Parts: sequence; C-alpha cells; structure tokens
Amino acid sequence: MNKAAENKVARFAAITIFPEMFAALTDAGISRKALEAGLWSLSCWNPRDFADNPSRSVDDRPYGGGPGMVMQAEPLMRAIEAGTNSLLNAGAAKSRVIYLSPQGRMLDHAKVMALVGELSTGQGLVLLCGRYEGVDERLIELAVDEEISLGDFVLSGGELVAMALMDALIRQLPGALGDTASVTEDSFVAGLLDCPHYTRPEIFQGKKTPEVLLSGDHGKIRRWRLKMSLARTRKRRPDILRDRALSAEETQLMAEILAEESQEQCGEH
Ligand code: 9WO
Repeated sequence: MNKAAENKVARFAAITIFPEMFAALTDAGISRKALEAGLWSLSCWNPRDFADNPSRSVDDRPYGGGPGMVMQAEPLMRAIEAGTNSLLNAGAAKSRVIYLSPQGRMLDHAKVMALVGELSTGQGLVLLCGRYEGVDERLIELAVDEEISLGDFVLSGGELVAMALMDALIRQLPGALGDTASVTEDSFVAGLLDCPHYTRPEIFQGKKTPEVLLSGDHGKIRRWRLKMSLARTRKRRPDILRDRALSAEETQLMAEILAEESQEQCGEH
C-alpha cells in the first residue's frame, strides 16, 4: 500500500491489562463497520507481557504508604515503546501518547475534531489505560504527551474512557457513518444541544408527536428543531450559550423562546 492510502487509516494502540474489553468497540455497531471498512486499526499491548517477574505483576505498593497499588513505570514504558513502534511500522507518520485520567483536560467536541485531524495526517494515538490507584508519576512525565478526562468522576480503570474517546473519533472518520449528514447535523456540531426526536407511532401512551414534524414543511421543521435546540441549551446548559454567538435567525428564535417563557410565568401567577 502507498503512503497516501496508509494515511487514511486512523491508527490506535492501547496499553491495557484488559485487552479483551476492547471487543466492545471492535465487535459492535458503527465502530465495527468502520473497522471492517479499514478506516481504523487497533493493537493492544499488555504491560503484563513486559513484566520481568514470573507472576507477571505490574503493580506495587505506593511509596509513602496508603491504600491500594500503583502501576509500575518499567512494564508500562516497555509496553508504550512496543505500541509506539507498532504504529510507526504500520505506517503512522508519528505518534502521541494520551493518558486517560480525571487529572486531564476535559474532552469536548472541539478536542475530538482536533484529534480526528491529527489522525487524518497519519499521526497514531497510543492510549494509556491505568488501573489500580494510578500510574507512577515518572512514567507520566517521561512518556505521556497529554492527559484527557471525560469528567469529574473515577472509574475502575481507563479502558472504558479510551473506548469512549475512540468511539467519538471513529464516528467522525470520513465514511464511518452511512448517512454523512447525521454527523454534521449532530448535537454539538452546531454548538447546541440536540433537539427532541420522534418516530412511529404518531401517538404513544396518549403523547402526540408535535404537529410541525408531520407537516412536511421542511423549512418550518428546521426552524422548530433549531428553536428546540436553543430552548434546551438555555435551560440545561446555559454555560454553552454564554460562550457562543447567536446568528440572526437564532436571535429571533431566542426572542420567541423568552416571550413564550414570560407568558407562561404570567399564567402561573
Ligand atoms: C482509585 C482510587 C482508590 C482509592 C483512593 C483513590 C483512588 N483514586 C483512584 C483512581 O483515580 N484510579 C484511576 C483509575 C487511576 C487511573 C485510571 N483509572 C481511571 C481513569 N478511573 N477513572 C478514569 C477516568 C479517566 C478519564 N475521565 C474520567 C475518568
């Protein structure tokens, strides 16, 4: 395969003591389809395979005491080097190591698109999945380029976060979704929350589908959806609207929303 064609593959390497977890990504849904289409590749590197003790342990007690165990730097470093080399040998132009941890910068849509851009230039991503109480800090200083968080909570390990990140990236790869419009019209792409969705039956447990969606008037439907997105974002995530400029149409819709809201309040009093 020539270099240009190789660069179309988004290359991942995961550093994990639970490689079998990644079947969730390789064996189901859009990510599976995209894998079968050759849009991405994953190799898993188990630190246990790089341990130098017969029991293949990769953790030890924390210096300074305290509960739990810490992942040792040595087997992790060897696994990261093996993963990095595999990406480069497979045709990646270079690679970066990302550690999934609650200490990282929070992932958002802009970051997802930036990483998709890096992958499309042929840069591989090595995803370091921690376990136990964490990873020896010196390994992070020496081998990790960036820490990424999904939010302010703690899981049992970084694998589910690595998979969530990969899923967010894979669905943005050109050709990953059957309907490419559904990627661009997605939640957050317009910088707003998604609008509500309805499908058959028209009435479910007495609750009707909004009339406008049955009207066939596509201009009206588009405006209604945008208005619902604005109203939802205002109600649930006002922080998003504070950071985002509104178009002329959005400003007009927002005025309608505010007018309807103050009318409702009058009715309550
Ligand atoms: C476990 C623990 C147990 C007792 C006291 C303190 C403790 N801290 C941790 C901990 O942070 N464990 C982490 C598990 C170590 C790194 C991998 N793990 C992880 C990553 N859990 N949650 C994430 C994560 C990553 C990105 N975004 C959200 C959560």
